[in-house]
Amino acid sequence: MLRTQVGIIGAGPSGLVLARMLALRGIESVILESQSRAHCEQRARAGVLEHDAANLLEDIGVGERLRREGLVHEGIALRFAGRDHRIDMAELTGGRTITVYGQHEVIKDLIAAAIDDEQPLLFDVENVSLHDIESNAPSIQYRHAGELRTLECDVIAGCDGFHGVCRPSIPANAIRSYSRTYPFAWLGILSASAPASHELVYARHERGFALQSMRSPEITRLYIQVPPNDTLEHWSDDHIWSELNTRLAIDGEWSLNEGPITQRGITPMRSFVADPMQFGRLFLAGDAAHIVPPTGAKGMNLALADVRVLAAALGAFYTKGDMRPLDAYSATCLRRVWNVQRFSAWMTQLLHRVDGDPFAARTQLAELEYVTSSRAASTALAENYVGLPFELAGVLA
Ligand code: FAS
Ligand code: PHB
Repeated sequence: MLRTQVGIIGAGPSGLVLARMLALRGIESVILESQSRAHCEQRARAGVLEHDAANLLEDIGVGERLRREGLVHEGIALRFAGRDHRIDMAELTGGRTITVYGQHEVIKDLIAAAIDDEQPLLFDVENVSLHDIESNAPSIQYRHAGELRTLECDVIAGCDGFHGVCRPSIPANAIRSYSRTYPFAWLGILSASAPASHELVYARHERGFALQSMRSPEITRLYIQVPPNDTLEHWSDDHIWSELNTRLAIDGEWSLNEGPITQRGITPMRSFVADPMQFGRLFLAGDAAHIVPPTGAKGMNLALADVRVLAAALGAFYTKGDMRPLDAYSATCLRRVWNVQRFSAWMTQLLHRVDGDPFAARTQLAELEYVTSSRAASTALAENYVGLPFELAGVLA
């Protein structure tokens, strides 16, 4: 029988950052992760950190490599009708920026720090199940190294992603789900070639959306809109490159640097929110509670915003015995969650092709013209893209 204060399920960005923020407050936790360390450190996912998210990682002492290797960007480009339109986010938001740094790099830094600090972190756990989450003494059963074990705790943090066991542990009549599925997906690749643009390029093209991002000056990250049930078998390297070159083409000198494709995958596009994000002593954070389409680059950032609220609320609980911040956890997080859902859905409808609706296609172009020519409209995009300050969402100090 193991005992701790906070049982954390999942070693993704939310679980690892939560454990570290709790440790900095002298609160114990144990992290249970079903995958291996190697798998967690290689999983190619997000790549953009909001202004406050990058500062948060630095504040909790895992920002050294991020600051050294992360690429700070002050702007993004919206590309349509054969032309680029740069949104100078730093100028429009009083100097706030994004940092391009792979999610798996963030995970590597967090796991290394956790091991340095002897943070209890178990990989390769199986058959995780939650018990007595409505009591003040919940527990987690799991199998590790062939043995069935129990972790007793005061609180469980469900940081196990969309397909985890935590959210389904909440009785169906105690939780409401909101969702939207988009009629397309993203085919994403990593290419061992230098990014052709030093900032992100979001392209709206009549053949569909495309995005040029990056992981380093030598590695480009690229995405194209594909049909929702498409598979990789349909996409040869030549087909991928020709489609990217077509959709990212502009008048004048610009071409992609093609290189060996080192990773590829297709990601479905959906929006999802579970409300409330807590039940009894179980608190959901990150993808366990909400999913956003990646067009706004918000997935990882929203996970960090959640656990920042949860860590502060657990701090008030353990230091002052004050339950109010914990009771308000879900309501506090959902304010930011719904704004980010709104922004991510808006970016998605602004930039993706919708078949069979020529009126929508024309209003899309008109909206892009407006967003890129109106200071007010481009400021709205910029301040949401770099991330609204954590404080604005009524986050506890
Ligand atoms: P995570 O899913 O990262 O972590 C959950 C952890 O829990 C995992 O390590 C999992 O193995 C573990 N787990 C699951 N079930 C468990 C169980 N029963 N027991 C123990 N552990 C369990 N966002 C972007 O902004 N840009 C992108 O390009 C982008 N690409 C993405 C591609 C994919 C395929 C996915 C799924 C997401 C992508 N996202 C992207 C969103 C992504 O960044 C998530 O928002 C982010 O990983 C959320 O972090 P967590 O909530 O910590 O969940
Ligand atoms: C990425 O770099 O992986 C990335 C960037 C911007 C997005 C989504 C993904 O909107």
